[in-house]
Amino acid sequence: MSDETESKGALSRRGLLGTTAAVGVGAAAGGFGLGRTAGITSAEAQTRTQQRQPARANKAEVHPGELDEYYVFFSSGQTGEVRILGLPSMRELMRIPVFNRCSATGWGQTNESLKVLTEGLTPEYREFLKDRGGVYLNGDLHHPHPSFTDGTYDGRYLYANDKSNTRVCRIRLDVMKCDKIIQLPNQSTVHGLRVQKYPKTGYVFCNGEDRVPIPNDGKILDDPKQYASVFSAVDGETMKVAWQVRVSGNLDNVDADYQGKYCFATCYNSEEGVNLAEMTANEQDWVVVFNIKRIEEAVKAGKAETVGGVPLLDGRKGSPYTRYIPVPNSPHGINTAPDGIHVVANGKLSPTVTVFDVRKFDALFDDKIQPRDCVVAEPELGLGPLHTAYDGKGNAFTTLFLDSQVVKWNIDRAIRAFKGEKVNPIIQKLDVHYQPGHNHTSMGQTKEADGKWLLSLNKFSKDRFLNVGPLKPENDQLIDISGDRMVLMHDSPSFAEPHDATIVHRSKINPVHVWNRDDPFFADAVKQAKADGVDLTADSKVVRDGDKVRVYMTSVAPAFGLEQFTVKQGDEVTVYVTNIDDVEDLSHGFCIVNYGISFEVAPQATASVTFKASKPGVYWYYCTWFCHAMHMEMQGRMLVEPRNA
Ligand code: CUK
Ligand code: CUA
Repeated sequence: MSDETESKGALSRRGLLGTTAAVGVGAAAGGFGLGRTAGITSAEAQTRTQQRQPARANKAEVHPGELDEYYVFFSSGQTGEVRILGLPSMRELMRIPVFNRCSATGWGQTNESLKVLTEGLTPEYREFLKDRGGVYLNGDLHHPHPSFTDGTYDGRYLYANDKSNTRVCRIRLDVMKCDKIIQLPNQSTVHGLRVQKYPKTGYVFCNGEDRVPIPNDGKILDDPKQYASVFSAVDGETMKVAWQVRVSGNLDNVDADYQGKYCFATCYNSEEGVNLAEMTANEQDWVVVFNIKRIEEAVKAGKAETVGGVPLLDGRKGSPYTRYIPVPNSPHGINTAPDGIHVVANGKLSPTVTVFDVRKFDALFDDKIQPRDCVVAEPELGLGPLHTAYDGKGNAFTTLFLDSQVVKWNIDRAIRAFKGEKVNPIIQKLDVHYQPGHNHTSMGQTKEADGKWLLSLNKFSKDRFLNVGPLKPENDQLIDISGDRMVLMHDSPSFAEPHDATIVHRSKINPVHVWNRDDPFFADAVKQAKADGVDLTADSKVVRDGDKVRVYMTSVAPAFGLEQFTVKQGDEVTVYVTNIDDVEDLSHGFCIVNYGISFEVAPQATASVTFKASKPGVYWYYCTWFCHAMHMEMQGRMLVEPRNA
């Protein structure tokens, strides 16, 4: 394909979305003196040159048998799970089911997962779910963020939100399983989620996005004046809501400082409208700054109301707990720089980002300065700025949704320009394909940002991959940022819909290779076995307890501890399978044919499922994980005797 056809193709594709890359680049071109040539924007021309450099392309290659340098924890949006990728290879390594159901692992079916999925529901929604099987079947997981100690990742946990059913989850990074899910009361959706960086996590900050009546029990309906949205701080250790603060407007994204004093959220709909026209009527919205110490003191002093079982403070405009800093209409992402000083709020509907200096927040709360005095820069970057990432060398990378670009700019230069100096903060614009949302740098959300890699999570892939029909994958692009210029290295398709990701150096994560028999994840099964006099690692037997039947069996390749077991129609059957293989990677599975039962049992784990044996007959069970040359033979029979026989 000649350059010309390629460029025409590129331009017409961009034209399809009615984007304005040319405008954005044109404006910036003066800064680095390239401008447009032969219908190709400077950034496009540059991208193409770089794509032809095979020497650089090798940098992202991880050869067979080699390991990646980073873990990437990807959200999966409406798929509801967390995915682990290796970077720079962009190979998908694992999926962690969370808010979804998983046919392979039995998440949503095993007793161990059902406990996690149900124990943290609010009472009202537990009641609501009673006639729907007791659990939500969907989730919308946007923001996965690992726990911190002293400004960097500590490898303990990963937290994420469920926008669709107002939940927050915690994943244990030692076993890569979700161990807690809670639903937040008084709140409609959790959107933005980030964690306390210092001294440690600490709090998990959760933005309530929509405004609803509190309580939302039908007494108030079409009276939006009485709606409210709330901000929640969840204790990341106990996974309980520590406090909530009612705010003015709708909260979008959130981040925290490196001092442990403040967290801050973008806030749109200062109009408090209920439709698009009303929500975007004002020229300005806000960044809300929360004063953690003041909030904690007020809660301690009993100044909070208890609503929905949690302390709720009124933090609307004028309260001592919050400050509202005006920023241009409908800001979206908010990102703290690794310097611990600067925070960038991304304009979305404005071509600007707003830079705050967190050192000014003390004076702001003491009313010594005005809210806008905290703003130290407001560079115009291009159309649709959504999220910003950092290289730890003073540069920032902002996604431009409408322009389909990532713009690299310098924070210090933006500050100088804001003071009136004639300096262009924009260093480079790079085309991405297409419509980027979040972007991420390696370790970029910690004080250890290393400036090596940038991921751009693009919402549209269009023609970048083989056509798979009307529903297309997204395109997550890997960009080398180690040099002065960004270089596109790799396209990686992904299914719906990574909003966000976190790139963690592998030295921070240290998962176990096989389960520990004392693991709390299956402690209930161990306890029940003990009460039944069963040694899970040695015994296979059936214990009858009225019309409850507990079936214990070991699994060791290639055999289950029981070749058959018999129950009666109508019995409530619990099958506990313990994998007594301790060979790394030797997982078994347990599936009962035509009974809709299937789950995974990794080495040294116990997993269990409870079901009603409502249909009599012969039901084979088999191992689903290919574990041995005789794996196909790893099976047995469940005999269900008819009730009246
Ligand atoms: S949001 Cu999706 S692109 Cu939920 Cu962080 Cu910005
Ligand atoms: Cu055990 Cu296949």
